[in-house]
Amino acid sequence: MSAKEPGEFHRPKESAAGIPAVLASLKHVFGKDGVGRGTKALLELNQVGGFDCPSCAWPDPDRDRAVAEFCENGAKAVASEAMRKTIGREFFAEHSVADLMAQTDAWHDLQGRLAEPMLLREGASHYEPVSWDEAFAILADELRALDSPDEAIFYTSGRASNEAAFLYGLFARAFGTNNLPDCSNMCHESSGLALKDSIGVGKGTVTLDDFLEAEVIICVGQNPGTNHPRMLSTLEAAVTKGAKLVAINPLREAGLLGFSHPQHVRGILGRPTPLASTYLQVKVNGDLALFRGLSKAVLEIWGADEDFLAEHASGYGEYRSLVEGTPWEEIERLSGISRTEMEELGAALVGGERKLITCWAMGLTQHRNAVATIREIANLHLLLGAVGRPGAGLCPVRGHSNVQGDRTVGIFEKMPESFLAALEKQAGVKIPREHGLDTVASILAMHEGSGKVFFALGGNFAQATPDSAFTAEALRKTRLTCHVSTKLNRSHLIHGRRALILPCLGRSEQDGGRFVTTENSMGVVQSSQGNLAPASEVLLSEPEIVARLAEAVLGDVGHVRWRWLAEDYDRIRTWIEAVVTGFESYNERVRQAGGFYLPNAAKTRVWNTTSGKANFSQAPLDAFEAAPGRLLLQTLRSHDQFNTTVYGLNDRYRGISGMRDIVFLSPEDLSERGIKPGERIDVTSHWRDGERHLRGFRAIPYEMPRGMAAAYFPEANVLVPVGHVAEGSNTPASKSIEISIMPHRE
Ligand SMILES: Nc1nc2c(c(=O)[nH]1)N[C@H]1C(S)=C(S)[C@@H](COP(=O)(O)OP(=O)(O)OC[C@H]3O[C@@H](n4cnc5c(=O)[nH]c(N)nc54)[C@H](O)[C@@H]3O)O[C@H]1N2
Ligand SMILES: Nc1nc2c(c(=O)[nH]1)N[C@H]1C(S)=C(S)[C@@H](COP(=O)(O)OP(=O)(O)OC[C@H]3O[C@@H](n4cnc5c(=O)[nH]c(N)nc54)[C@H](O)[C@@H]3O)O[C@H]1N2
Ligand SMILES: [Mo]
Repeated sequence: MSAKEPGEFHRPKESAAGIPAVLASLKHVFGKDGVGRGTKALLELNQVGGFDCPSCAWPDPDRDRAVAEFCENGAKAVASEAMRKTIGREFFAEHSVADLMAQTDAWHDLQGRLAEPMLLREGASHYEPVSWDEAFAILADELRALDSPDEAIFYTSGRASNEAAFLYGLFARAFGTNNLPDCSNMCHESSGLALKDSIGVGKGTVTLDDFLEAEVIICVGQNPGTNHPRMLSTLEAAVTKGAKLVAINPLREAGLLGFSHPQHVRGILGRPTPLASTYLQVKVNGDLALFRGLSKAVLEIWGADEDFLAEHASGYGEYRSLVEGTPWEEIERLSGISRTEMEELGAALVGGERKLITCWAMGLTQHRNAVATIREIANLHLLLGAVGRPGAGLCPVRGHSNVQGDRTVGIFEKMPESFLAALEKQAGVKIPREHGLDTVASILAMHEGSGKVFFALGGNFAQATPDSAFTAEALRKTRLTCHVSTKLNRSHLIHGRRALILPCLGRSEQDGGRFVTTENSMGVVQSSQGNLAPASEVLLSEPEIVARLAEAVLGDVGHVRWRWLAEDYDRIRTWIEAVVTGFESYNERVRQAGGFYLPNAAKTRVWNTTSGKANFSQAPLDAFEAAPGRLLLQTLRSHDQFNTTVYGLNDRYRGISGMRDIVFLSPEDLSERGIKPGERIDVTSHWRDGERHLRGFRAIPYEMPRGMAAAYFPEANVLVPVGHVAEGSNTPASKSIEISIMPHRE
């Protein structure tokens, strides 16, 4: 690469965390103007009585929390939220929307916290200040002017608390629509659907204690060193106790190879604990084949847990025939993993008491056959009887810190009848039953003109969604876009005829003595209370914003007194308790240290499926394969971002510094095409509706199976076709994009 160009690449790291991670977190906390503020916040992060880390959903230990129960990336998230700098009327008077569009996502994040409500009038070039009352009046006018409530779309990102989410879902439904798309539609939707059909509950079945009893832990399609760093402490403890960690990932990820615990002596001295003892560099989307191969190996070497299957499972016979009828050659070809490796792992799975935990994230959920793949994992667990007993189970590792809780309390375009009926009774308001739009359907509705008002409780819809150009067109066709946000982002700039920004309190801030609650990846509901003074006096909490919106649009209806509910969150929690099962004595139990576990039937081997049993699936074996000469691109996260929030331009564990406009490719694929490391290339994605382009990105060699490629989200979202989704869950297949590459042409 020429010396003039910014950005460098080096050998990837062989382990994660340690002192560099501590230094990086300190840099972020102290570097973002507000030393006192950042540290004060960090000391209460994930402590009992403190606030829930806004970064990932990995659970906190039930007991014995370390003084600093946070990680480098949690520190970055808090530092970004706790910034003292604010942006209000002067900032927006100085910068037009067009100027702001020309800036990078990283620049947007550095500008500071949103300080006051802002309005972009029709045809205006700049946002201008607006009072809260006027903002809600505009929303009320636009929403009431719709021909049907279904012309409104109410998006949610997974940081919203249970209280905000419940009230928001109630508002949307009282308004008359189930159009409640959320980030989960792009995230773990495939997991929820697959697990619901397989074991009757769309959530994971293990707790942290199970990790300490497990014999084998498989970590597939997930990069915990970057995205769930606190999980590495759990994995280290499990491995130290003798568990075998198996990594299944096309890329070698440092966090799966080894870990230096920043708070342990060994880790501080820089001696990492080796983590994965088996590393299978599967082909992208080769996991369905790989797990079928593991089932085949288990059946051949050992058989199946016949007692468990007789009592608890349905469809075993058919599944067994399917596996027996699948040739090894096909499994090897689609997975890129040899039969011997699968047999070795199969032998390890049945060598002891078959205590297997499988963890996964976006590497599995964002593929066309994601649901089938996750059900195949459940099939393997059923063969082994490895669900619903100590040390064994399924573990989808959630992303956003409260994405699981939001769903539990009603953020879903197709909540079950039991929930809707209970909500109707509690609220005394007619609740619509027709399913609403999910994220992809919302984009299509806005594009064809039937989605007219877009409201977002958090998130960055324009950047997080697929097909950036198409989605931007869709948003620009609406009459009004409105975002409840903490920080400036691109969704404020890709707007409807009018646009509103409603600034809210963050997790780390005081909320008049009130606390909210969240649910982590393992079904623990806990309280969260910020300790910092709000970034601006004008900010409202999310529940307050929802209540004032609802009051402006609907007024009090049925039994609902919006403002009264939002004044005291205990009242909202009493309503949640009345509507959602598992929240008995919510206010009391959530005040106990560490909160409480929601019930999970599958954990106790009760199967809430239509058959009343755990169900095997019988999906035909397939994988998404690129045409000859083309490559399969996955979009992933760097170490310096939280989804669309870009903290910096480094990806330390992968050896990248100072750049994000890159595509990782296997060294062989590069040399075959005569492309030099660091050279600029043009990328074209191919889909049945046509081509999409990304130009001038740099080709970076990285060890991975041939025919594969990887680039960062959100920059690469321009390449993700809006119609390319997971079957059943409708999740954008943003990890299997067919591309071709060529040297860059100006
Ligand atoms: N610091 C930080 N933390 C985060 C986030 C963040 O952006 N930053 N985001 C949060 C959110 S919302 C989520 S959902 C999670 C995301 O957590 P992850 O799922 O870990 O995130 P990705 O970067 O998308 O990583 C996907 C991983 O899957 C691998 N992979 C891709 N395709 C395949 C495949 O076909 N098979 C297999 N076996 N592996 C594959 C990639 O190589 C990569 O290691 O993290 C959460 N936590
Ligand atoms: N190509 C590709 N696309 C993807 C993915 C991928 O792997 N590849 N991953 C998908 C996944 S897993 C997810 S979860 C989605 C994420 O989609 P989103 O959840 O929509 O996006 P985020 O980037 O998490 O949202 C960041 C914004 O949230 C706002 N925010 C932060 N904290 C708060 C708060 O406390 N309250 C409020 N109201 N706002 C707040 C800030 O303004 C910030 O700019 O993206 C998806 N898109
Ligand atoms: Mo996510």
